[in-house]
Amino acid sequence: MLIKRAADIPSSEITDKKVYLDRRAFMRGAAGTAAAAAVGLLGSRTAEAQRIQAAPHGRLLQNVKPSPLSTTEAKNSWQQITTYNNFLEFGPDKDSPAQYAGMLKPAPWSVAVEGECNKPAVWNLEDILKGQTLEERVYRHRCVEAWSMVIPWVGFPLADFIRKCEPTSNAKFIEFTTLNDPRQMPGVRSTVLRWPYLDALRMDEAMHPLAILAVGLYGEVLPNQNGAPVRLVVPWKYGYKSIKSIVKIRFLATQPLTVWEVAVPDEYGFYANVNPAVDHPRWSQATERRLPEFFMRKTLPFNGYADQVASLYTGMDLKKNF
Ligand SMILES: Nc1nc2c(c(=O)[nH]1)N[C@H]1C(S)=C(S)[C@@H](COP(=O)(O)O)O[C@H]1N2
Ligand SMILES: [Mo]
Repeated sequence: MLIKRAADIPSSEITDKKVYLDRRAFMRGAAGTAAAAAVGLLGSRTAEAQRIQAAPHGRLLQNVKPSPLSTTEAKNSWQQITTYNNFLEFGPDKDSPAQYAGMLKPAPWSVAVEGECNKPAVWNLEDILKGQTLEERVYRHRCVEAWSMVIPWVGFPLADFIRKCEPTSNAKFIEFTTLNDPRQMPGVRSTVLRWPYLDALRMDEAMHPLAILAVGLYGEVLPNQNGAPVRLVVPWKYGYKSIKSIVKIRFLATQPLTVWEVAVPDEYGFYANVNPAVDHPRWSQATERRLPEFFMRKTLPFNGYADQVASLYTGMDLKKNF
């Protein structure tokens, strides 16, 4: 369940029961933090204590299970993950999102489901999360700009949500759309992209267990600059496929044009699979900088997830389908 600070909830939308539940949840989170701090003083090295110490904001998510699909590589820090972002709705620079994403109001939040499915609906995010087990997924993140990080997301399989929507046999693609509100997102006044930000996956890619919807980071509620309150994470693809702050999901019979295909079709393809053998027209993709390191390291096919996902692309020319 999502924990909100009391200050995050406008009094206009509060019912008595909700105030009570939120306050109880908040206090549980606060107690957990205090206990972890005490354990930390005793020098405990447990993963739980480290996780809670790393999450300084008291907005802990409850009952997050570790996932066997996580990498054991060293994680980037909260500070790194939340201050070096691409989120063009908040401006063009890596530090623009951290600076301006406070303008986004991530609750209440709804996601409209449309298109080729038996259960079109407008969902409240809280209802999407009801009864849904949350997992920590520590994933490598590889940006198309040749930098990478290791990020401990909290989320759940996208497939779990897709099943609830009951896509029809006509559904071959799933399209995601980001909020497009100039009052909350100063960057959408620029013409760098055709807003709203929009991206899509083939249905079999979307159903793959590695594809998740993320609602948290380091055990906490997702910071706005990372795509609050709900964003996609597809770890074998360049970061631009992992669309943030999703307000609409459509099931489609035909392949849609993504926001990056519209903007720069020869540079950013539909598939965007991490591929060291296919250079970007303006730079090599063979190596990457794992921030904040200085030296470059080799980029792995499918960002190191080839064993799990390469079979999705059997028989495809990945130089053409970049
Ligand atoms: N709506 C939206 N989603 C987006 C972007 C964006 O500009 N707008 N940038 C993408 C790019 S290029 C990357 S690398 C990742 C960055 O995610 P992070 O800031 O959580 O690391 O978000 C992706 N999702
Ligand atoms: Mo990116």
